[in-house]
Amino acid sequence: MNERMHRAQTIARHKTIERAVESGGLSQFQDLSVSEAIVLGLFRQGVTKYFAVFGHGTTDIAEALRVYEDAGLVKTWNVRHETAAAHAATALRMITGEVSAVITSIGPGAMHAFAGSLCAASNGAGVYHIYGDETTHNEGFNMQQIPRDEQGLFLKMTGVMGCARALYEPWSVVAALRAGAVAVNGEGFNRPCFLLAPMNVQPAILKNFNLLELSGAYVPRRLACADEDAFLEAASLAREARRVTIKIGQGARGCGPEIADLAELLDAAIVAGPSASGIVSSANPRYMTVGGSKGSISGNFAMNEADLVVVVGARAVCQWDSSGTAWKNARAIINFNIEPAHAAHYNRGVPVPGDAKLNLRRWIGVLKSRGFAPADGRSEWSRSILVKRAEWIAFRNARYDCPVLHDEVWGRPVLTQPAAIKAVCDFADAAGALKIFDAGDVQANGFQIVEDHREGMTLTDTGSSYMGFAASALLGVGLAGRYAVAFCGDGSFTMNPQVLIDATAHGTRGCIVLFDNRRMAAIAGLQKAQYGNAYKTADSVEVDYVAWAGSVKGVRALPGGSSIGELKSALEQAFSHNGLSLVHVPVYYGDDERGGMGVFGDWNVGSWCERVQAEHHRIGL
Ligand SMILES: Cc1ncc(C[n+]2csc(CCOP(=O)(O)OP(=O)(O)O)c2C)c(N)n1
Repeated sequence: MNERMHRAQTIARHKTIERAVESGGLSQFQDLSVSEAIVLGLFRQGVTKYFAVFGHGTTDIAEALRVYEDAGLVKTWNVRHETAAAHAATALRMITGEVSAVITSIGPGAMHAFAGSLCAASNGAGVYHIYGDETTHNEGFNMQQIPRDEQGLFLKMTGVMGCARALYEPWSVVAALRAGAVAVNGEGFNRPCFLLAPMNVQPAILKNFNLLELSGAYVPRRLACADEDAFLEAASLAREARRVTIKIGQGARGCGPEIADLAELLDAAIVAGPSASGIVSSANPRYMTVGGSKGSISGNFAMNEADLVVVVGARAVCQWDSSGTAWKNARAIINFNIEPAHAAHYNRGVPVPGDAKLNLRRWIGVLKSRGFAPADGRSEWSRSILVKRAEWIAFRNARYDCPVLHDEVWGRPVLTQPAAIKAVCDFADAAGALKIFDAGDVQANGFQIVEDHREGMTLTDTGSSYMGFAASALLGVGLAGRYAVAFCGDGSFTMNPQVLIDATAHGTRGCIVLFDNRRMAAIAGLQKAQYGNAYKTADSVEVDYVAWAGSVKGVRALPGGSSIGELKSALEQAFSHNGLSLVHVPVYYGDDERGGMGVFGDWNVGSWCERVQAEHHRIGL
């Protein structure tokens, strides 16, 4: 048996590197390659899953992984596009918390994965990206390297997105992995960590390498704000306020009970950002659903009218607060965020940096000690937000009640996106399936429609709104044993259709529902609203998606029909399939308002910029 195999099997027998060393089965000091040190270092951090497209740039790490997979310590899922690999890893992290690694060759493969890492970076999802890199001896340009006579070009590029370490010197692998542990698992907003492994360094042997020098996973400790003044100042503002709105982002996860309590004490409305659904149950009468550029009647009303705003765990991304114009009447903003830069985002603010849950609890204690008690719901504000909530529910129902419209391109009546998305949401919720939304109108209509009563029912990448995310995410979520439905537009699906093959190859169960309006409607709609014309956003090529998906052995492809009844029956068949299924739903695009969920807030893009910016500066936040 060779030495690598012996190491792998001994560790597998003892479960951990420490125990293998303590037992005497493995000497603490070993001669091993940099590639093997990467695999062992990540294993020590609990990283055992890899999403890969190998190339000549990573054959050496692949060989190390092969041996460790044989021993049962790691597993690699080879996929057909590096961006899809990045999305799968991001989704796995966002849904289960598990850190995994993406591994690619040098050059184009690495660039594909790097592009996909935007999604991890935008959603604070810590994942590893390992890329082959050019050799360090300059024997001539390497095929696929960036053709410039300069060092560290990938290091510069990846360093923009997250933590990046180039392993130019073999022993630097230890420090690189330690930096990575903190980047992917720090407190708050995590980052991707890029390990750039030059092709000639991967096989370099580290003599007498100390196995126990490899660090374990970083365990974040929660930081609370120790400054009593912040809570007292916030309490004084709450005392003067008449119309309080609490707006939450992804960083409020786990804070649902505190936010619900706080809303009672402050007699407040609660509004969610697009990716914060389920943190507060949609059944809570103070919950006004989503607010922002593509918000809701109730959510935007609560934002526009509030005289005091409490923000929890949000970065104020443009669409989240209508590019800074949603808080039209806010006298002050109390801002709970782990990152000081985000806590201090607004003018007239009281930043409360640190762990949101700890800080909310502390503030609730301060409020109670100062005589705040649950509101009786009879104030003018309470009554007005309830009226708006009812208005939004009626607006939604009017769309669900008109599920079919005649479409010009399809030349026949087809389902509307709102009605079809609602039916699929209900179906998924009843089946306990995770809903994953892709970009475009599908995503915006989706977050206006979802009614989650707990966290973890929806995954929507509104951080980067990356077309192709949902279908690719199925693979990562499927690995976690969770059945998921990917809601995709035709444009988004065709960005990353590889999952048809990858999911089948790896035994993933899940369903893609493809809402086909024969165009990139989100952009066509924006173009029309701003300039009166759509331009190059329609699709002249009719595609038989059912035949396409059905051509992959193992995929069950079904037409979704043109009525809610037909759609439900297709979903039933799709969900009962023991593998990947795809349901193709032709959907309406046109001027009929019932074909969409409406737009209720500003956005600083295109022809609107001058007006939106003027409004932003008028408000002065
Ligand atoms: C990778 C990527 N490229 C471009 C965009 C810009 N973009 C946002 S939505 C959209 C159109 C989405 O079309 P489709 O998936 O068909 O959904 P629809 O809007 O038609 O419902 C585009 C091009 C993006 N978000 N991601």
